[in-house]
Amino acid sequence: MSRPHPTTARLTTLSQWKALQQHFAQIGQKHLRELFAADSQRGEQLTVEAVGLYLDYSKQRVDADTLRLLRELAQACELPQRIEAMFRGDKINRTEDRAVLHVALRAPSSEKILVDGHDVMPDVHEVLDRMAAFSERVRSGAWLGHTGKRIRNVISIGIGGSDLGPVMAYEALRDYSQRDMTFRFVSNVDGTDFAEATRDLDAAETLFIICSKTFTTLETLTNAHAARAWCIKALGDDAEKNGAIAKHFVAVSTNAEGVSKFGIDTANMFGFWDWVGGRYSMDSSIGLSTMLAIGADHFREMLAGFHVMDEHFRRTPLESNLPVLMGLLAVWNNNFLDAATVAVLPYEQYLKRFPAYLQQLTMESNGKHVTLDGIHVDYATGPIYWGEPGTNGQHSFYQLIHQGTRIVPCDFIGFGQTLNPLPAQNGGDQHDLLIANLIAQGEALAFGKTAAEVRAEGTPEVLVPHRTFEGNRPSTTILAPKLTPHSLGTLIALYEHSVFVQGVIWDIDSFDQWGVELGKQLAKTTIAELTAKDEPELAHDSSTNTLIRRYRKLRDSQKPGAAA
Ligand code: G6Q
Repeated sequence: MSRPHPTTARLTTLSQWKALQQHFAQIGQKHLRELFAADSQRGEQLTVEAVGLYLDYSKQRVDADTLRLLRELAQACELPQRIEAMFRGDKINRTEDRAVLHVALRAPSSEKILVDGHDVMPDVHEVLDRMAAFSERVRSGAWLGHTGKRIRNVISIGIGGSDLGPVMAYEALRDYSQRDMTFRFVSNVDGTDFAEATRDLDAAETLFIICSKTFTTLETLTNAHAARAWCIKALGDDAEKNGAIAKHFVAVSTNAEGVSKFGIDTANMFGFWDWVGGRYSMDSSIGLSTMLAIGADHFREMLAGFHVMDEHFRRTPLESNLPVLMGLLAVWNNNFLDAATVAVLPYEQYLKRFPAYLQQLTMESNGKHVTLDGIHVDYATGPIYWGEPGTNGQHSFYQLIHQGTRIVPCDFIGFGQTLNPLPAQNGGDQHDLLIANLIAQGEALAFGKTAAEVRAEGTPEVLVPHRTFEGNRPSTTILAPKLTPHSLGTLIALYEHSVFVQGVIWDIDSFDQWGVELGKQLAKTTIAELTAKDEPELAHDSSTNTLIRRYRKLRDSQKPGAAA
């Protein structure tokens, strides 16, 4: 449907937006202490439980009116229609003219999902079945390396969306992984990444998965070449001709031609499709390392976890729809409370890479400055996401969250059961200590400690301002029974769809990433200038020119014959 080309962004002109501004003028003045005091049921009412997740948003600076007004805004932005358009396979990634169908990657084979009239579900399940058969062969030791040894090490080479999901999922599901195998991930073009990942491994026992949707990415192809050279060095100069490389390399890509040009047999290639965005691809064959680690059954459980959240998102009314709620609260904090960042704080060591994964998901998706129609926005879009697993962050940056001058909304994530019970000195389990901290942090952030309370403890007057906590710092708490492949899938899909909701409100394309292009382009020129034998003519700004000269000098100062 074509719409007339506007000249100003529409969002802030909507009456629903203005109603929220007026509402903020009142509720923005209220402290969470007042909101809780006014409603003794708040901590039970401002919660939603669905698909195995319990979400408590009562410590957000909202009331029932805020939520109603946010939902009205969502309706004005046609959120329900946009959700349906995504699931239907419409080309909602407008700037790349693509459908956005990561939801198809985890849908059952009984569903029919059409892209340009073609049902993609048989393709999805054909690849999943091939991945499962391959994983089984490697995990059972049936797939042997060139010298007849079984594969003990898997190194996944990829970057961005072809790396962050698999790394996060491997770490998150380590407890479910085949422990006699080693899994490593190489992404950075810094040779140290590759060198450290391979230094103690035997090439005869190592399988490389080269993950690249386009199979043109500089970092990945550079590391793939390094991997091939490393194998040839160990397996012999004729490793390519005698088929050795074929036993140690598989590819995951949409580009069969590129894969075959690199020298990987396309029989050992696992495909996916242009309707899967890089940062939404961990459920596709990009997740092959995850399947090798945890096995096909666990991988399918993870997909089922994603799928229950997809169904919930698609079919649940806005008021009890978890991703809608999360997304609208994020808009509220970003655009009305003016919070520029969000801290994601998993109280679960296995989720240590979850914040890094979310950084790409959220910031590459919603770090946009123009609307779908190319109009410069006059409101803030995607906030900065960051975080660390609890309790480590408490001993570093939480100071700023509690007493700094900026509002940092926090997402606390915790589980009822630990995968590693460990008795603590106090008779309980270390897990109780962990979760006590999660709960206490949310309480401290919301309610703080008044000067009167500090004084009542006998604190010297001079220290009272330092020991006072203003409170009123918003947070959401997400609890699930246990970290499993299923609950991990549900949690990730919650964030994926929340990102989509935010993008719909901000009227941006959450599925393109043009912002990564300029630096890549300029690097091509710079590489030539750094590697030219003689110092080239430089036509950049004076800073860039000087940095190029300085780097060449620093690098070459160690070369034989360089001036002392
Ligand atoms: C993600 C981005 C980006 C991409 C990498 C790797 O949404 O598109 O992070 O995943 O640039 O791209 P390839 O998989 O094509 O190597």
